Amino acid sequence: MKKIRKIDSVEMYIIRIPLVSTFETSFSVQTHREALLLKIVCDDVCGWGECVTSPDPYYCYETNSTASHIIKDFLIHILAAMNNFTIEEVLQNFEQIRGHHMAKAVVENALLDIMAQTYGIPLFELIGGTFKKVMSGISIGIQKSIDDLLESIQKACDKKYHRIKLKIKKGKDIEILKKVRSAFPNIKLMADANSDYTLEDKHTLKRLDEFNLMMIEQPLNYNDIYFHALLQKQLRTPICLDESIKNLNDTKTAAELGSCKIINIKQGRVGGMIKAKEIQAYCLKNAIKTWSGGMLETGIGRAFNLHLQTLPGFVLPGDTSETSRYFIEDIVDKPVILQSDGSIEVPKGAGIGVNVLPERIERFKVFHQIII
Ligand code: OSB
Ligand code: MG
Repeated sequence: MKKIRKIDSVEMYIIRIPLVSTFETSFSVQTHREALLLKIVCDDVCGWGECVTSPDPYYCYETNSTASHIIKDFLIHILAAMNNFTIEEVLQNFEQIRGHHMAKAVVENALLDIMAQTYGIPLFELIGGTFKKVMSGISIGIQKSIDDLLESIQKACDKKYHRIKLKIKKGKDIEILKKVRSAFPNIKLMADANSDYTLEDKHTLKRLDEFNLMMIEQPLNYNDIYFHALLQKQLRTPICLDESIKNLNDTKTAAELGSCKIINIKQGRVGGMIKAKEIQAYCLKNAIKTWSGGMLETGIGRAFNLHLQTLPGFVLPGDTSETSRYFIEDIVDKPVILQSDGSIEVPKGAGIGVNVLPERIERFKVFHQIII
């Protein structure tokens, strides 16, 4: 890959956009997407990244505030001191900081956007992907009533989403899945527990096998890899890990122990596109299926997720839905739209291939700082 001469400026924004509907999981109820954005300029080329953190530490320990701290007080210092460097060298220097993958990912993402624009190619080409239509998937939050849930599923089916994920939690699981399955016997269905269970709930978890689910995502503790292996031995339903997998080492541990058959790769959670690609390559060799998750990203983060899915090995539909599933007005053009077969086209322009709209950023911003 080419070298970057030096970075000229870095700006941070926090924007707050209302969601079209409340998004409820076992760990929180979200009404807005509050996103930390980074804009890096280098030789008049402007790259954008979106941090996948949220204001609260309920999904993981990172928040917009911790990411802001790590970016401003550490990552940008490292970056500003580098001359004629590759993005791999940046990541190498970031290793000194333990954890904080989401903060690292947003810096890496903005640099990749710059790099792809410098070459005049779309990001997927830069990371070694091949253009293809990407499969879609929708994540449906916990609903107020079963009727609301069935209606949401019907709408998703009408749109031709390739698979439907339902958020579940203790007490809002078996009975609900039973009703969903009898109303929709043939849809590709999965459930995401966001760590709400323990092995003591084994009896409930084993009943998931009745519903022909593609997988159960992150049933146990957000940090656990070992107990998931014990659980997987007792379930026919494949376990998919999300929260527990923060890097390649976690991936190898899970593969060795047999903790899961599938991994939800969120590039932001694992430290960016390059780390995601490494994890993906390892999974491909070790018979672990992968798909690309999401964190209610705006059009910036959504574009990175789309480019990622052009890599071989993303064999399952991810959590990439239409822009309108979350936002009335997004901060980029063009919005993500499902094709008539439910697939999504990856942007073909240089870099991430979407236009960041300054007027929208201005309107939704709650914080702005010029870092350098
Ligand atoms: O667990 O995958 C998750 C959203 C926020 C935090 C965690 C998760 C999710 C989703 C929605 O399931 C994914 C998306 O549509 O972006
Ligand atoms: Mg999940």
